[in-house]
Amino acid sequence: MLIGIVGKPSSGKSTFLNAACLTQYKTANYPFTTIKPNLGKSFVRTICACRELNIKDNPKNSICINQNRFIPVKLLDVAGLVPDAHLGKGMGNQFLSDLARADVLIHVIDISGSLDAEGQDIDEGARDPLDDIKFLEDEINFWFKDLIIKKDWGKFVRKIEQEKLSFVDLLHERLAGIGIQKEHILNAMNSINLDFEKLTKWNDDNIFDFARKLREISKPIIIAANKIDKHNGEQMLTELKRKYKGKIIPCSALAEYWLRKYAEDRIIEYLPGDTKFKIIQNEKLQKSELNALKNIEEKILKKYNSTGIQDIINYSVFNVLNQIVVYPVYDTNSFSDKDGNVLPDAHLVLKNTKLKKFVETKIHSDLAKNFIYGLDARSKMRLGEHYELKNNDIIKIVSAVKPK
Ligand SMILES: Nc1nc2c(ncn2[C@@H]2O[C@H](COP(=O)(O)OP(=O)(O)OP(=O)(O)O)[C@@H](O)[C@H]2O)c(=O)[nH]1
Ligand SMILES: [Mg+2]
Repeated sequence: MLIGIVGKPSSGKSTFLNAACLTQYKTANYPFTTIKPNLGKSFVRTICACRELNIKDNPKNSICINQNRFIPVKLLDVAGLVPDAHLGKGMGNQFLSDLARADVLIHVIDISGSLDAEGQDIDEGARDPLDDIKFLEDEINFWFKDLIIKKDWGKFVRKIEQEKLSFVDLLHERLAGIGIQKEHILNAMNSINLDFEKLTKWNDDNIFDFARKLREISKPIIIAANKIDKHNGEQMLTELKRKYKGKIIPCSALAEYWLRKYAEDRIIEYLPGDTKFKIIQNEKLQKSELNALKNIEEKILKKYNSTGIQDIINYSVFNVLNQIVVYPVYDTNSFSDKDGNVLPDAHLVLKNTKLKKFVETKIHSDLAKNFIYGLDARSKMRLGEHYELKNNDIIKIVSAVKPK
């Protein structure tokens, strides 16, 4: 799973990545600080099954802190995007292909409205963040449209009609490079009123509408209203929420970055996504740092309940990508693997995935081939290959032979 971070220059994309992944990529208050994409490992946070079972676990593929399970996800921060990037403006379209593999996009906007369309400083509030939302969506939709059309749309659709070929299969082939699944195409076709029997009759608007729908389904965008710490942040957020009905999550990437940094140095106690922090080494903090922390507490945590960064990652994975957490185990009494590690792995998987498919893709293909049945570790009930996985399932797989 890959989460792409997009937005105009200087909106705070690299700061977001650094905050979410504790990386040290360069950030600066001038446009196009980032040119080559930056990759980082972050985590979704969920309440660990060890809490309900009241057991001590030994995680392997993830981390458990205070009964919170942190499961890794990849984040990619790319160069800033400016209006008309699809026509070659700014850094052009190169970075869009960097995003080809992203499953969901976090659009980092400057909620304080202090940057123009190209990311240059302007007076606070002078830019309407809604304009950023619109232009960025347009750019990504144009990118999709260009990929769908390539240069031979006319020839492409005539061939499909004359030879009665499958539009879904051929479009899927055409778009395979950007991670589009057949299901995405089918969903887009079902949710738009266009005649797929008469592709040769489509005009430019029809193609764009279809591209937009396919983009919405295959690369959904969540708005991260960043720099909420700025003094006009709250008011700008209220105004934006009045005008824009999509999901907006307020955040301060800078605040999260500092909280994680102090926590890493054991100066404060703080876990990503916490609603508060505790200072444990007061003597290591300068007065200005204490003030900054107080500001984070008063103006961000108390007001918004968190810095927003963890919420955005969780929302992307759990709500938008519909992932659930499943724990495979070997021993259904101790909830452990063969070596006695309790709840060793927590896997992210699409809600309602069938048990056998889960085994095949997340555990071992041999185990799937020789699958006999599964066992619900809590109830000890048998589960067939078509059992649809639910969040927090703890499952043992029984197979005919042991995988090598
Ligand atoms: N006040 C405040 N400033 C922030 C926040 N996040 C980022 N910044 C500042 O915004 C400026 C730009 O941040 P970057 O992370 O470099 O922005 P970017 O989107 O990666 O920019 P490009 O790589 O040039 O596209 C830096 O000066 C950051 O310190 C935030 O939450 N609050
Ligand atoms: Mg950057």
